[in-house]
Amino acid sequence: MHAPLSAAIAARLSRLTIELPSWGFADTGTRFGKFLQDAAALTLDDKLDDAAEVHRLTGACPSVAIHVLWDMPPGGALELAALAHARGLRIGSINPTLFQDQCYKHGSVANEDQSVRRRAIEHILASVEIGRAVGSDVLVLWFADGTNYPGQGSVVRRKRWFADALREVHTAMPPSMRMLIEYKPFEPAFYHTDIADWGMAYVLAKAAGDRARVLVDTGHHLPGQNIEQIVSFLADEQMLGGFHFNDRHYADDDLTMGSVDPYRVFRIFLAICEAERELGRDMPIEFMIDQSHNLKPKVEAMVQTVMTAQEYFAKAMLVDLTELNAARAANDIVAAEECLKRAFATDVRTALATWRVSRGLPADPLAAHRTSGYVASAAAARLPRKKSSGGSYA
Ligand code: PSV
Ligand code: MN
Repeated sequence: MHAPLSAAIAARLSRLTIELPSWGFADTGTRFGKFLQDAAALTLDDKLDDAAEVHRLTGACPSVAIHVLWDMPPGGALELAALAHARGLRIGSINPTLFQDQCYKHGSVANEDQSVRRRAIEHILASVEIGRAVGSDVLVLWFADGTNYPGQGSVVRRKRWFADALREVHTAMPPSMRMLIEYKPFEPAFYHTDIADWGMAYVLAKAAGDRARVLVDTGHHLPGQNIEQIVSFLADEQMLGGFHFNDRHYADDDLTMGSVDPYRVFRIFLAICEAERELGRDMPIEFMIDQSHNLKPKVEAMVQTVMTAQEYFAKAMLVDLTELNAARAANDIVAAEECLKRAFATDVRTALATWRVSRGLPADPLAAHRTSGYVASAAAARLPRKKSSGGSYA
């Protein structure tokens, strides 16, 4: 497509903001080990620097999600907000960290031990206060709670503990805050996860209160799941809270969005476009990335992700919904499918480059990043700190 984007598509794309995960810039690995990168972030400052670089290149990422126990500076929430603001960013979703402390070995809010359940709830309530202090209206809840063996826990009792905990947290949230509840079928638990799918997240969100919604992490589905159907269904129920974008081949692989199945990204965005067409305005949902790249350079992978999101959102907006609905009404399956395939096959990259330049951004953010020298200078600044902080870095 060498014609420029239509004004409507350009305007909607300009409003498509995508939140970056602080944890996506640090070294990560698998349970078999971690391969370190010279330029990977060590500190909160490094992570925010990297996020600011992605925003500078794409103009689309003004906010950063934080994980409470990983990202809190000594000066607390106010310092956190100030560090973000100093870089032209803001703190986005607040993610309590309810899975790494030893006390959570047998779960957090679904732990058999009442004192652990209390501790978990207090941590979430503290996270709500952090959100209030930094001006964030989004609380994202992911729980690792589950069991590894049949018979290990009472599904019903645990469900009730969840409902009680979420209701208590919801009551404590400021009126502007939304609670987004994530689901995941397995990992780290291998037999049952307490919030295993969108239906369970939906029920618990309804039980929590009117500002609770479901968060769709695209990596949190069993193979073959029709994610776009879930998206349309939740959107129609006004229960879609937002996304954690990533891609996967086998499990929760945290691969780059669209790297394995770009047509799925397109179909998910089409579900959003259809919902927005009916609503007559942008969906009030959060678009967030949840990826931690073990092998790819971190900033580069994030820039690639944002460009991918823009590309497939633009393609989805090219679907002629009037024509599509006419084909559906006529039971013309081939014509309906062709509406999707035509839009998906349209190359929008030149049009996107022109649109970026019109916004004062690099035509090709990935190329701009590669020639900027950012990675080399980040490595030069961080490598000595890495060497002195951890003997294992070589
Ligand atoms: C869990 O797999 C998850 O998707 C949750 O969103 C966490 O917050 C994130 O990954 C980081 O570990
Ligand atoms: Mn997630």
